[in-house]
Amino acid sequence: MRRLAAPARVRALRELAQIHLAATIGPVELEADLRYPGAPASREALGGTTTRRLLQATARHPAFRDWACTPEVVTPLRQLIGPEVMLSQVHHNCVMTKQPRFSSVTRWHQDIRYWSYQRPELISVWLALGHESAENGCLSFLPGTHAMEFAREQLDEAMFLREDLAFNQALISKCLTPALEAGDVVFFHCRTFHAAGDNRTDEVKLSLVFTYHAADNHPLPGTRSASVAPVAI
Ligand SMILES: O=C(O)CCC(=O)C(=O)O
Repeated sequence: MRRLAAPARVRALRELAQIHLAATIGPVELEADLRYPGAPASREALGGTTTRRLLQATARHPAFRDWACTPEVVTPLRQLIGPEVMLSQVHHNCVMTKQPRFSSVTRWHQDIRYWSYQRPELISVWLALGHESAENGCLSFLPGTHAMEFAREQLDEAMFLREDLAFNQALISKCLTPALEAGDVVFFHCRTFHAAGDNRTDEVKLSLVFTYHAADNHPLPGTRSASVAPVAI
């Protein structure tokens, strides 16, 4: 949805994210911890302290939480998942950053791979806080994959889509890489395969991401998804 967030709101959220990033206000996830392709090899390596995610966005500042609960976001979510929408505190709920020099590549994956719910029906809402394109590591999507079944063999041990298989290659050849401008929002299903490149520009890329599910789609007891109660919107 183009320009869903008003420019003044985007500016405020971006400035806030920049302040939190510059001061490394925790909790954060580091590129080095994730070890994706292109990430520094360890926390001690050059660039090893590069932040990848500013975690727990809703608890960081009311402005982040306000965006997560704003009618511009919640109205389309109700159309997609029903009248009672829950905001996860465990999944995404972060400012995703891609920094110059030390950012990594995220290979093709479904977000549901590490999430545990009664039904694999969650929606992530990605707000661009600035320009996003292939050059600075924007998201690419494989359209329709949320409704397809995948055999375990099509995925590697870490549940990334294997790029050495002809069937997967044919799917990947149909990928869409929509450039985003500040204020643009992507709503995407937790089973939609997506990937992202590294940031080859001189400017940090910042995006705000939240995940939602229906109130009657409960996290499975004992899993990480059930570790913090969601917020009813
Ligand atoms: O920005 C990226 O590298 C991709 C983020 C992503 O797909 C994820 O965290 O699930």
